[in-house]
Amino acid sequence: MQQMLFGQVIATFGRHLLVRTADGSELKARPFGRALTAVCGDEVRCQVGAHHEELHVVEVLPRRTALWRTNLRGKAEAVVANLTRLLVVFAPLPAPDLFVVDRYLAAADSAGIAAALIVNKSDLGLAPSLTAELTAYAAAGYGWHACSAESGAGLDSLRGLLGPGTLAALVGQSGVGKSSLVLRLLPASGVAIGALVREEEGRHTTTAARRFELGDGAALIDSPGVRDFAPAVAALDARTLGFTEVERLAPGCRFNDCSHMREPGCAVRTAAESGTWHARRYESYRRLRRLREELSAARGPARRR
Ligand SMILES: Nc1nc2c(ncn2[C@@H]2O[C@H](COP(=O)(O)OP(=O)(O)O)[C@@H](O)[C@H]2O)c(=O)[nH]1
Ligand SMILES: [Mg+2]
Ligand SMILES: [Zn+2]
Repeated sequence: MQQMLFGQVIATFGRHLLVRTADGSELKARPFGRALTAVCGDEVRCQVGAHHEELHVVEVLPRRTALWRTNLRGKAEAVVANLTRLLVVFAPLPAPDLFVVDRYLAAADSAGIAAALIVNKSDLGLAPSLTAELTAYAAAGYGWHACSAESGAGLDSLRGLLGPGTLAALVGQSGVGKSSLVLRLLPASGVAIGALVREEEGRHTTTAARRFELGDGAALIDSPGVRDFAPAVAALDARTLGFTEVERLAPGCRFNDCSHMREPGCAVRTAAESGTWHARRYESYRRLRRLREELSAARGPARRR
């Protein structure tokens, strides 16, 4: 009989996985069969390969949560699993794209994952325009934490988000300092700053994600920088698209099934137009609704062969 092992996926390099088993050993693994996908944070059941080369992941245990994106082929794809917290990182430099930030928040909210905003590189100073945006986020219920991986400022506030049992992931654009923050929190982690690459069978493979243990059952996942993030259509809350403000304002709309785009008597649009709700966040909602329609149309029956 083949030996069965349970473990956690602690790193992914494409379909190459690193699994940590109960006894603490870290073993190379690969999903067994094309249909199976495992991501960082997953708990998996494995079989030891016949020649003791790589483990075969034969089952991904039910996920408590998952962050889903739409990949370049228009398909839904899990990014990380079993998160209890999503840390959306941005910085004064590179110039933040808050629409990307909002799409992460929407995906987290739809998945039941608590999100927080991490403003790194506070040593560079926060422009008043950025502070104004942060005030709007706070009003919407999203806490933000300014810190600096460089100076160490604000790190305690970040640690406060990583209490016992937390599984958190750092996500955001390339160059905002996600890996630098991991290195600050865990100097011994040896995490790579800058391009995360690893030599795999003679090729450079971009690391998708890497999990680091913080003690007390808490762990932090570092993820590669992205240029953009599109949530998976099916994973978005159909009513609110994951916008807490819409959840709060929608009961005031005339129509029950209001999409908050152009219906008369829309309390959401009115709030944005009158300045009660931050106009940029509303614009972000509108963009996400249009993106969702485009993505749904692209995977609809018309395009299927
Ligand atoms: N000034 C400043 N630079 C930082 C800070 N954190 C990271 N950096 C720099 O930003 C660049 C990108 O950092 P990295 O951690 O690789 O970003 P990642 O792509 O989000 O993982 C590196 O040159 C870091 O030295 C910070 O708090 N302040
Ligand atoms: Mg990095
Ligand atoms: Zn409405």
